[in-house]
Amino acid sequence: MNRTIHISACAILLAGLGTIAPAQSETPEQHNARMQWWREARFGLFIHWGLYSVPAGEWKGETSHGEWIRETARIPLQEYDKFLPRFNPVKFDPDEWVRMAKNAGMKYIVITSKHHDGFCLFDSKETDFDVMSTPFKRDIMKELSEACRKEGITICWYHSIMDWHHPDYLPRREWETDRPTEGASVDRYVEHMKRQLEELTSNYGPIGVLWFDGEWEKTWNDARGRDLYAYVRSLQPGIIINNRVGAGRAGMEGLTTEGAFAADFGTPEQQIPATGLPGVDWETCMTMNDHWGYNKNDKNWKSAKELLQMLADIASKGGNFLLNIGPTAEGLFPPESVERLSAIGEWMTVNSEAIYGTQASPFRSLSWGRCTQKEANGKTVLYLHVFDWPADRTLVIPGLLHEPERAYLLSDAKQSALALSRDGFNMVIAVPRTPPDPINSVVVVELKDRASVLHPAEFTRSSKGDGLEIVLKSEVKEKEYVVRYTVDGSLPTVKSSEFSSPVKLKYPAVFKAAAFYKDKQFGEVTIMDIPLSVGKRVTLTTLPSVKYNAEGASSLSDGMFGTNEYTDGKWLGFEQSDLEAVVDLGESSTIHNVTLTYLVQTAAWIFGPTEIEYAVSDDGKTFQKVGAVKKEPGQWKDERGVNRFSRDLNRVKARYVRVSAKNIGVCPDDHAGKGGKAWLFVDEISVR
Ligand code: FHN
Repeated sequence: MNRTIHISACAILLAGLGTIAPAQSETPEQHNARMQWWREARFGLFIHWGLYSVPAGEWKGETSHGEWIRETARIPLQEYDKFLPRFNPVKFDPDEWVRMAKNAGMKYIVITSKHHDGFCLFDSKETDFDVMSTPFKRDIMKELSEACRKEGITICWYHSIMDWHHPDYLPRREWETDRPTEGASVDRYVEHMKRQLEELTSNYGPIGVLWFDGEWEKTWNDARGRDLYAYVRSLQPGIIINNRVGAGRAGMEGLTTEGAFAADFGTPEQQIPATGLPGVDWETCMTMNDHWGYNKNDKNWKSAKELLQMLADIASKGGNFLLNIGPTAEGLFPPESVERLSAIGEWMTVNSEAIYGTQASPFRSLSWGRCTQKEANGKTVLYLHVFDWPADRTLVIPGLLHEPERAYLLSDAKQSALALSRDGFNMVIAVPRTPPDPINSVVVVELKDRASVLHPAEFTRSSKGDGLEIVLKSEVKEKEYVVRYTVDGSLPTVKSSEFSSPVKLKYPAVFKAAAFYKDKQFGEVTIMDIPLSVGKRVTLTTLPSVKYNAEGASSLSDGMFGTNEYTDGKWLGFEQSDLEAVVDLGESSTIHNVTLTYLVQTAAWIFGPTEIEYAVSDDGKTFQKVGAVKKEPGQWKDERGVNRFSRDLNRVKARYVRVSAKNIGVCPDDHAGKGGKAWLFVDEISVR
């Protein structure tokens, strides 16, 4: 079981919320009107196409390149320009591309008008490094925009700020020592880029989105981003612009977290935020295999099932899905892409109502799938995306407070009513034995008012000096819903203290909380057993293996525990070496327990320590031993998985706690790895 630590988009979005701000002169109503088609669309096609499709990922025997091939293979400009006469996509059929996208249920297409290599797929007066200088001599953007318009698909441009070809763009590639920078002017480059953007927003009709990229180099900044945003909006006031127009989208999370950039939506890349926030606009862009540009050797394709469940997952969090295809140099979608578009289209033909125009789920999480919802005239329609169909034919909707008017299968044209019943806080729907769809079956639930859902209480916590501050993550606005908590280790009851954010606790503390609705507990009890050591500095005498070093020494005092999965990224692994760690509590404290967590997975040559010793000190130099244990190697046979060696102390006062654990050194004689290097895996040192 791998414990993945989700990047809470809530935290990122809240941090960034004030920075994905519409242009100053636009009212919220105007902003919403401008965003409406995009929010309703939910699903678009990304196309990365250009000269890099000619080498198709291969250069001098290396086959892992993509659209970055000029950089990753360090191809000099003159060499790369030789792809121009080889770019002749005679099989390009814009109507076929648009038909496949439309049939897949995609509502917009974002295509690379110019990627980082500087090559323009459109007829630009600004440069000869464009499609008109190839044997093809056709304005691809013109043909594609016209094909889109015929089919009611919105055409959008991806445009790279970074340009590896234009003489005025800086910085050069660090290996390009043959291209002088003298006389180069970024200001002049920006003027050139603006003239190209004027071409792209004047010659091809209304454009849906200007999807900027390549904004991360040191010559680009917030001020330039704001200026470019305003400039493009002046050319087409109704256009939508992503947050990469600014500088610093905070890496692949794609959501601006610093500074104050004008932008209309966030752009997580190759990932789906763990949670979304209704009303905050973001779009996940994702490849179908591992490359944006065509790579003829990349066969690592995501399945149609993965892509369809990603679509539902993203929509259930209030986001858009921009799914990428890298066409071949001949102008064809790779067959694997075509197959996936077709499979997605089959599902969308039946279920697109559960995607288009929907909002984020009212549920925090659903064990069997996802949920999207639409509100209209005070009524709510829930779309339950069931990935794991219940074998017992009872679909449980946790915490749904209001009685649905009816439920039915979206695939059932007759909308035959499904039987509804209530089990405590949960609504139960009786469903057929066979799911309508093997990947994602949609059950529709109609409510006569808004979807009011109970959430189990969830908290965020932060270290505050000698204590802890606990905040309730989200409120449930139901008058008979209350969160109650205790700090004495007892389980919360209806008589326990009512939680009101923030609750401040001093270390060590045991915090237990639960939600109650109409005086009945809803959801699990949250337990935070906060030792003195959480958040405190840990120093190691010997460093762990680079392969298993989690977040370094701080992993031993982060309050998070490794699992039985030794590769879960939470363990510190020592190959044939010992652990010696010192926890600095920051000040002399009364200590009544020390516990070390370690892992035994003998099949992976991971053994428990032969000796563990705890010692304390006030000055960090002279230590007094306060607890130890010695074990024979054979004793590990009865230990497997996560173990804890806990020692109660008679309330010694100390500032430093030293934990030593001895590696058995080599695998025992009766072990498959006899004589081989043994591993010692440790995690959390808890001091109370
Ligand atoms: O460097 C580009 C990459 O080639 C690709 O275009 C992706 C798509 O979002 N954007 C940049 C990497 O973040």
